[in-house]
Amino acid sequence: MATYAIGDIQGCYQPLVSLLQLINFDPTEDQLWLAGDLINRGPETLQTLRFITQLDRQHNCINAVLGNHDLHFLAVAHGHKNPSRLDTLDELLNAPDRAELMTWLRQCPLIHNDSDLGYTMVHAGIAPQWSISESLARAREVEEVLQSEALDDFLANMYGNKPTIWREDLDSFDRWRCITNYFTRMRFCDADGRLDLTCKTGIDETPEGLAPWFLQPNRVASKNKILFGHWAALEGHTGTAENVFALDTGCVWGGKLSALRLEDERLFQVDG
Ligand SMILES: [Mn+2]
Repeated sequence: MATYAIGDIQGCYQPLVSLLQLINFDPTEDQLWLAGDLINRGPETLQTLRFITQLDRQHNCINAVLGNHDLHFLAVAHGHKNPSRLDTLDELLNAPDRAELMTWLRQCPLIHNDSDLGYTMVHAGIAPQWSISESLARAREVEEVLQSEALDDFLANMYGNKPTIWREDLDSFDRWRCITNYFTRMRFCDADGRLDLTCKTGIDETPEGLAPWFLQPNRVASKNKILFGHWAALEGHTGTAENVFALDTGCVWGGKLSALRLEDERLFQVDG
């Protein structure tokens, strides 16, 4: 039995199948952790989501966290956002099983933590000012909204870069948007954890006054092993940071699709 953490698949079904062949994935024995952005931008979004949800239904072998593209699909499907030019969601939006697939997505968490294995997985990152237990509590707040009748209102109010920094007294949509932005969109922030969601470069071009979230010197969860995706420009590298694993190796942009075997931290890759 092995546990594999896979980075952003983004509708790249063929590379996913090749990667599962490479690792000899056995759904009756092994577990897959998926770091979010399962869909969109890639060519086979519908096929990818059907495949993953079917594996999960049959074998209960999937732990996926939500990424910004997964949430974007829910917002488009609920009529709160128009698809953007690069989106590849049409087939999924028109699928006869779309409701079923949406139900599966909305029960996915924003964070997955396994204290026995000693890993925590999120899509973008963990706010530098949060411990793992605080992160779990903050994520739970949004997960409860996603699974409630408030989903539609949440999706209507999800977009935006503000508030830029977490405060305990944030309320309602501002609070949920802020939490969601940390978990699903963060790259750079300042030493206090104030988000800059506009900059998408690699570490080499870090703007003045900012640093990647995982390189903030006073990061509370720095002793915890964290798996994340979202940031293809890192190309899997996290500079001097320890205990963080960047799994988005740009499969959809012609890079690689990566799987990290958690038991021995061996990396497996196929071409995107
Ligand atoms: Mn992303």
